[in-house]
Amino acid sequence: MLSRIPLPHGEWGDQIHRVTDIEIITTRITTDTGITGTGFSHTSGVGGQTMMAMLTELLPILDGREVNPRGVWHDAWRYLRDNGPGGVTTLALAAIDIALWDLVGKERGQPLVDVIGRQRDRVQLYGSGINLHLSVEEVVEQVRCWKADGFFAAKVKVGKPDLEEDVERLTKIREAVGRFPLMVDANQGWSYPAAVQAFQRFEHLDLYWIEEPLPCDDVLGHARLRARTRTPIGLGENVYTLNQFNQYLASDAVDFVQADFGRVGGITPWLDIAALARSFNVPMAPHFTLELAAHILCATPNALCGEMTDGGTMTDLQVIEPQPHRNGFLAPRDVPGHGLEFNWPWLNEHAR
Ligand code: SMN
Ligand code: MG
Repeated sequence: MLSRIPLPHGEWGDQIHRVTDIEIITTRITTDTGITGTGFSHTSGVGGQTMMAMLTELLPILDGREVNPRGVWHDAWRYLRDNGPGGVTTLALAAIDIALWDLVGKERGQPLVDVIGRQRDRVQLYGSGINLHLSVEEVVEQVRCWKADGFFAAKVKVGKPDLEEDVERLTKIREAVGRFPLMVDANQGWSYPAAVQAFQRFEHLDLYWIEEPLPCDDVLGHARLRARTRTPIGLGENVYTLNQFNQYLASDAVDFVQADFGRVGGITPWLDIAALARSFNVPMAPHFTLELAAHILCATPNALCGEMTDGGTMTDLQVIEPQPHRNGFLAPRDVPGHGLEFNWPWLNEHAR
């Protein structure tokens, strides 16, 4: 089912997005023994119908299969491959893969974190705002609240037409919160020279990372940029395949890997990407879908944190029964499967 959920706190703005609704694509897979697993994928408002069509194309691959996420994932990926190794193909595949992992947990009577291998009981979170359209006073207030609520760090948007306005905004935030870790997100909006200049102008602010300074497929650009600056780079929310992540890591172009469970194709490829990053000693800080991310991060040795997107968590969107974070941490629910309980009446009400 495709549901279009309006953002509860109004629209989001960054260098490339003006988001008013999140599309949630949900799947339910039932076994012949009567157990149902649920999966999902997401968009920032565009592409949901295309994903639904892609999912219909995948049905023949699923019929009569064992509950075997890895086996199904690779067969389905080969089946779709000529449509592109990442993008709509993997976004659609995620909805199936997540449902299958949910089924594995339910069949074994174990939370997914224990199926994969528990590393910790809860994961730390950072507060994240899609807030370029907000006034500096509003952003300062947001960051102040996250610090007070116990989040370990905060992320804000940059990319004002005048770089000096970004510097002024960040300086005011820095003054308000002191040495609290602060990240910024440029959402692929800068040219190479603009990024070089921004990294230089932000250097004294001691940022934890600068995110997506350049277009998401520009591996060499990020490598060049990283070689001439001191601030770490975070990226990966728009990187789709294991091999693309390998290129970023092997080119020394990324410090924090932010693979998104929907875009990479679900839990199966995400775990491979996390292991790949671990081989480079690089931490995982996945993008968005906080509640699922937190479950998997508790089973990931090189987990850094989950992203609490302000007004955009699955709890905020009422897509699932609330999974409240506490003091800046989130723990997986102690129930079989991934523990996300979808709010079907709400999803039905917003169905397209
Ligand atoms: C983002 C998240 C969700 C929609 C648009 C943009 C963002 C982030 O880049 O990192 O949170
Ligand atoms: Mg981002």
